[in-house]
Amino acid sequence: MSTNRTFTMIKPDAVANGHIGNILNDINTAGFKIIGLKYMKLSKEQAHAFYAVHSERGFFNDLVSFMSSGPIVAAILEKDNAVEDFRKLIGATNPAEAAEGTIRKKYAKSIDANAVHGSDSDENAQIEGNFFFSQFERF
Ligand code: 3AN
Repeated sequence: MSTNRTFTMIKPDAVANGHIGNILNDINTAGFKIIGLKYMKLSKEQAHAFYAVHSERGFFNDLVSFMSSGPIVAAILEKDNAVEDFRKLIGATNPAEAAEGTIRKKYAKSIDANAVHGSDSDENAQIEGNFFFSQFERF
């Protein structure tokens, strides 16, 4: 079953490099509606909990340090086929392999600092959205 919502974060690298506005504009231009939006900094504990599924991977500690190194923008997005269409909009995990015109191709420099997160399934979109937003913070 596919739902019409996904979850994204603009990561510390893209925030630090001044790309918040451009990325939100690309998201809106691609037809996504913003349902919830937050500018915040994750603690190490929060980043650890958010990425717990990756805890066995070699890059986990670096990922947690990076994601808690500076402010991020968290958002819930709505569009038909949201999860799949958003993954297409952001491009491959490694920006060097991301297609021309994708957000990671345009704004990311490396596989670890890759500008944006996008949920990889409807189930995770819901879990991740709930991690950041209460029912009163989404519209
Ligand atoms: P995606 O974000 O495209 O779904 P995942 O779920 O494989 O990619 O990885 C989660 C996050 O972990 C990525 N967004 C990226 O920041 C980081 N990551 C993935 N692979 C590597 C790697 N080989 N080295 C460093 N960081 C990585």
